[in-house]
Amino acid sequence: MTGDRDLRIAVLGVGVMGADHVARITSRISGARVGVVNDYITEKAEQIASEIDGCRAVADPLEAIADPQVDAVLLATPGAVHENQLLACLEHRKPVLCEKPLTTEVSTSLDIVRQESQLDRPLIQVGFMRRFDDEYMHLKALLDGGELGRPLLMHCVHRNASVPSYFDSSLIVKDSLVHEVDVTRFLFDEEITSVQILKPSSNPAAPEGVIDPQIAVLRTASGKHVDVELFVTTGVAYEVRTEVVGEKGSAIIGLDIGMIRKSAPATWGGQVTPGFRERFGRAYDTQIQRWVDAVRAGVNVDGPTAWDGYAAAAVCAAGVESLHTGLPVDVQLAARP
Ligand code: ISE
Repeated sequence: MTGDRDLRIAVLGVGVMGADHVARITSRISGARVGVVNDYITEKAEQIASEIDGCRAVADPLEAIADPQVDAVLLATPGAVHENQLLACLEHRKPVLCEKPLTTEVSTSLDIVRQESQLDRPLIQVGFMRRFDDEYMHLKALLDGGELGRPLLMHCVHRNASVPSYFDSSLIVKDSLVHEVDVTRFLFDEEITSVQILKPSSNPAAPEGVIDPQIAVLRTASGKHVDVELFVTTGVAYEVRTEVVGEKGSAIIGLDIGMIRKSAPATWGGQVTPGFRERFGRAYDTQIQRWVDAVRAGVNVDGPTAWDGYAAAAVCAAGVESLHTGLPVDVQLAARP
């Protein structure tokens, strides 16, 4: 707990997402400030630090975590280094908001869950930001209120105009589908038991060897069906739609219905959100504000937990296996500590 003073956050990794978080904490979040930034490109961290009052660049991420002037950590580093950095946060008892993935392997994610469960209170929150989006929260409230009856099906669309050049077929599962995996577990409050990835003909514009689009078919413990169209090289814009079909009706979110304009010659239409930072900008703000408030209140977590990060990793591992075999693959989930 920080009492009346601002929470001093170390942001590790100031690439696109990390720099975005630094800007939001500095300008829109109350009760917190960025005290330390770190990046493997040290000049980038130094540049960002020089623009913020009272902020320092620290070259070693583990030193930044251990720093007594740091109350909490925001991890926006590449997934491959999360394991070490999360272990350091646990060792130094620093609350941490970790961008997905929790870690890159299911076994190391489970290890993190187990290590955290030895402590007297949780420290890790995972950055599945869709849970903080107004439309998803509305849909969740509708389902919990029972107005649609028991949900039976969910149809999702997840399209990106483009993705970074290092994206391969399995990253479409682990980096993109992972959001629908978390949304399914969040909306339905149950585990996913099997995953199958179908491979329609690939988009000629996708890089050589990358399977895009993909169709993921998820089945939940109670038998609900979820299908997800993943298409990350559309060249169009960002489209994330989710439709739940229940016994008494259906509900859809993500239609991008802002202003509809008519213009000559005989054109009708509006705008599609360009990318995930614009589409989920307010959700990121809400996520970070609620995390800051939870850490200042001493509860540390108000959102997806390390277990949610582990469960998502386990589902995605089954998805990657199905990508290779084409068959449905059962999800292997350890007992929850
Ligand atoms: C990216 O990492 C995200 O998290 C976006 O929300 C998602 O749409 C995109 O496919 C991912 O690569």
